[in-house]
Amino acid sequence: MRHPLVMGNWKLNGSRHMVNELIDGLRKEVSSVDGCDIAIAPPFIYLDQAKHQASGSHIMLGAQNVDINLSGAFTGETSANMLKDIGMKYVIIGHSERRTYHKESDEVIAEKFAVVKEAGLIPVLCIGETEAENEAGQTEAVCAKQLDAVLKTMGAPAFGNSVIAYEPVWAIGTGKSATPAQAQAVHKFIRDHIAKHDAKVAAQVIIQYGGSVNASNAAELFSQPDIDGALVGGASLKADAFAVIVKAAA
Ligand code: G2H
Repeated sequence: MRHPLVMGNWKLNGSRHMVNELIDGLRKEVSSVDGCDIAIAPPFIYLDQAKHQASGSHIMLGAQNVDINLSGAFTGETSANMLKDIGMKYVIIGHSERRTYHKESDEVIAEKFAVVKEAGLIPVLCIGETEAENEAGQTEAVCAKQLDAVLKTMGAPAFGNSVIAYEPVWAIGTGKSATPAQAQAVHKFIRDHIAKHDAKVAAQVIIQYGGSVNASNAAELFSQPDIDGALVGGASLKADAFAVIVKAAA
């Protein structure tokens, strides 16, 4: 039985005040939830503060990115070991905004997956097709290629105790979510693709949906058999909306 994960990706949003307010609000809203893992990923600079603010609750913390290097002359970067050191549990990697704006390749993302696993953290690997790829019928091929970059270097066991977030790029921040049936079809494809390598790992891996998830569409998405929670952007910036999504998954 898979335990869903609802994770808030704050992206480039937040302040010291917002960290305290939002986490306090969330703590109250989700204190009795136990059927769903809950995590938030504020910007790096607020992670330590957020960790303290969430202390004693079951809200876990994650980072939005990581460097492939562990130490040395890499100005501006943050290592997986540093994230582990301050109590992070998850690291989002391969988000489409990093693939697009920071030109991250499948190969670099596979290296990030490896350093995250090596540090004992849980990678949340984002995959998904653009609108043009979707319209060209390439959704499965794109997802397979993005998964294969990790499968090729680390093998299917790497997906044990890992998370995949299927985020169709055309649904991100657009208010235009995939329908539950559309998302379920791709989630099943992803699970079947991993099952070709390792059926047991495929049955266990958490596959979140991401892309304009909100308080109104979450429950129907989560009713699908292969959708194990969500990676939530905009709707994670309000405690009440995020709590409705968490409760829908629990
Ligand atoms: C997709 C998602 C969070 P939003 O990027 O990863 O953002 O829910 O705002 O579409």
